[in-house]
Amino acid sequence: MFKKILIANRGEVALRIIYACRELGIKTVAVYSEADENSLHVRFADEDVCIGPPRSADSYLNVPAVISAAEITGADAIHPGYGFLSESAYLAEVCEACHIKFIGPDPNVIRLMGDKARARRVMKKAGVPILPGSDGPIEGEEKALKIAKEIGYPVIVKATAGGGGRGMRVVRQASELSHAVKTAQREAEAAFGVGDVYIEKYVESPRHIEFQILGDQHGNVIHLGERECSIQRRHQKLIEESPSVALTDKIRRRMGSVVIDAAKAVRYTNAGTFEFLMDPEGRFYFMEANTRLQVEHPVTEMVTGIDIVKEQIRIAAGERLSVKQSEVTFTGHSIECRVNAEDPEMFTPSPGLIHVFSIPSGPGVRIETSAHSDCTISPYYDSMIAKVIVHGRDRTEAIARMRRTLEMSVVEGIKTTIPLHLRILKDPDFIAGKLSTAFMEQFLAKPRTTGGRLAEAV
Ligand code: MV4
Repeated sequence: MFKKILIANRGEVALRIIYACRELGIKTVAVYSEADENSLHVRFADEDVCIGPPRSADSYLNVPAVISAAEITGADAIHPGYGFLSESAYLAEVCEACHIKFIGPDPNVIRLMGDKARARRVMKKAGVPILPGSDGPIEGEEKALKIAKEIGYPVIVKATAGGGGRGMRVVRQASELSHAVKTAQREAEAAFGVGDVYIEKYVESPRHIEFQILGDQHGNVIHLGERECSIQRRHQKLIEESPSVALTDKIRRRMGSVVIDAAKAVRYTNAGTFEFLMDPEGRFYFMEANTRLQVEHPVTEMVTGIDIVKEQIRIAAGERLSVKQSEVTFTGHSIECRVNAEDPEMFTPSPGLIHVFSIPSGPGVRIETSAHSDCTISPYYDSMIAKVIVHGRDRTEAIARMRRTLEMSVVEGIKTTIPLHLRILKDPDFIAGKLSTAFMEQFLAKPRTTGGRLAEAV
């Protein structure tokens, strides 16, 4: 087992990784930017190294700085968390060259999944359902028109290097296609340095359903069920839950066996997520695979009782998975709300000093945060300041626990998205489980019944 792990991240995920290391008896090294000197991840790590100025590009994204910090402190592994360098095949390769274990998949698998058109081809070959579309990057206007005509409109043009919604265009008729391809290519080139795009049949108002998997270095792969992540705005997830009300046990078993086959086909190791679109008829299609720990991993931990971060560390150290598929059980229902330092009306960032920070605990409540009273939220990084995760015997109890937790939370000094979450948690469509990626747009267009005279009726 590792003796010392360097955590190449900040905020609540850096703390989450420290928890796992402490429980496993592994020493920790925090790295931090000048803006994070007083952060909790620095305080609770055994050692710490400043790796540069506040801007991410100069600190948390600086591979030589991260590697130097690992060399200086004698860390034998690096956990990248999520965001930042977590899906950098380059960091994983440099780690290999330096004899430092990268806690994540093999660099070649990271690179494969980073190319969405290639991932599509490989998944199709492994028997994973994909949407009709181009076999690879599209090669010219004529070919694009031919493929789109074959699959039928609407289609979606996506960047091969994309993900997270950048470089995407929905096209509803042939006359719009060539303009969409050109703008998507330009956007992709600017954002990722690779202008390749591919075409897929567009699914109207799908659900976003993703499967958590774990694979060890001995060829064992298990799945930990799904997360429903349809409630998002501008490709930022707001609320995630497990299980999804859209899956029957039969579909869950089918999708689970599909993702296990897919992971085995690419010799996937460590934690990973296979994302699917589910159409209103319940058919599912592979969208992309994320080769990192995800923000929403706690909802899976709550329903399975498996510590995904500890599993990641054990897997990277060469150990076998601690459970077999037949030993994975799913109990109750879990929901996560991401609390952002944002104006809940305008979604504009709201950094600054938090005077009072208090999110109550209670039965079935888990708080993941590095915020505390008298801490400062920096404008340099992501606006997520806390995750509230609840577990209940069923979805109704989970919703009730989330509501009472957020109702009794006090965050003073900055604006947060807590009021928005409370409104969603009272929405009839949310309560009925009528979710899709169009949920938030529809929700925000609804007349407001809270805050006014009609509020008494709610
Ligand atoms: C789609 C789609 C509909 N049809 N692909 C958005 C992010 C990127 N990962 C892929 N995305 C989508 N791909 C086809 N063929 C709809 C989306 C999409 C979406 C997906 C998941 C969660 C939220 C979304 C919001 C808008 C569009």
